[in-house]
Amino acid sequence: KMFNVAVVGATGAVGEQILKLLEERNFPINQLKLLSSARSAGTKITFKGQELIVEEATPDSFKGIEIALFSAGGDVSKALASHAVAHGAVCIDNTNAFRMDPETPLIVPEVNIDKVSEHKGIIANPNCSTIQMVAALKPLSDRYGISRIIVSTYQAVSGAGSRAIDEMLRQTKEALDGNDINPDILPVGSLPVKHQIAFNVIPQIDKFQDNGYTLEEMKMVRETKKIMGDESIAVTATCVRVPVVYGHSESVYVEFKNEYDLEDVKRILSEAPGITLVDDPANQQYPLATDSAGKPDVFVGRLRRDLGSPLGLNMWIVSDNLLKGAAWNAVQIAEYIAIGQK
Ligand code: 11C
Repeated sequence: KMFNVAVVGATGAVGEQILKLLEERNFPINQLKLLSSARSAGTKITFKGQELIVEEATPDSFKGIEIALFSAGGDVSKALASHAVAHGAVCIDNTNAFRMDPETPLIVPEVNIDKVSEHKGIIANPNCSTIQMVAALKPLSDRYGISRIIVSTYQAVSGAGSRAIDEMLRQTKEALDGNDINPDILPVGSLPVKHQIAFNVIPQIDKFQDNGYTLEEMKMVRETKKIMGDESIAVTATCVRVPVVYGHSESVYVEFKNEYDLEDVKRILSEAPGITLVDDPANQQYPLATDSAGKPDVFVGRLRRDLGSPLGLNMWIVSDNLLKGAAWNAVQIAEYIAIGQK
């Protein structure tokens, strides 16, 4: 069967990767509709050698659409996903709009693809920093059980969109040229205070919540529990923006419920789907953001037992935030719906 597919946010950093994957993987498309905000409507995009014109997304855009991939921001998803569903489409939503809605499954195929069938029209794609962490932890959780996770992230600017990439490159040049730097977008476009990202590290991703954590940090806490299907896991996160273009890196401390064997952990990870183990300290081999860029896998290394708790394990988890963290996870879900593959 071939499907009528809509990509909402087709001109964005994630939308661009979704289209690349749909093309590369020869997704069974009958008709492809490219949608965006009014600002980007009219943009021309070539798909499989054919030039398509991006249209403004409206409630009527979804007539006849069977699969809709949304990555145009939470407000667009909130405004339009219900219309797509009313027209009979299954929506795969990359935004934060529906992730914690109890009616909406939050899916990482390697972890909980069995929950897809519970959808009522919308399937949520988790936040990038959560996806790569749970993909790596799931096989270990199955074997040993997890009681606690402490994560610190080192997140690439592409997570904040293509304008944030431009901003970091511009600031880097300004700094090297000895010119003044005028931050414009990071840490949060809609907030008044901006900080330099070039040659800097910013301990704020998204807005602060009343509890002192940022929204990005709270996404990691809530989404991890929902995807792992275990509200009892204690999760705490510190999310940090670093001057890297592609690839989020994470220092993850995990405490297991049961005693573990480090060699067993390595074997489990090396056999896990979607995971590449890169852990050879003697040869200085460990996951790097630059190596992860453009690749679908989650890379794991620096595995070492905590010196204070025998149940504790430290690990370094890296993945391309636009691929497994967004576009690839969404296309995996779309493939599962379309052709029943993981
Ligand atoms: C970032 N994680 O790196 C964010 C981007 O909820 O899908 C993804 C936001 C989201 O800035």
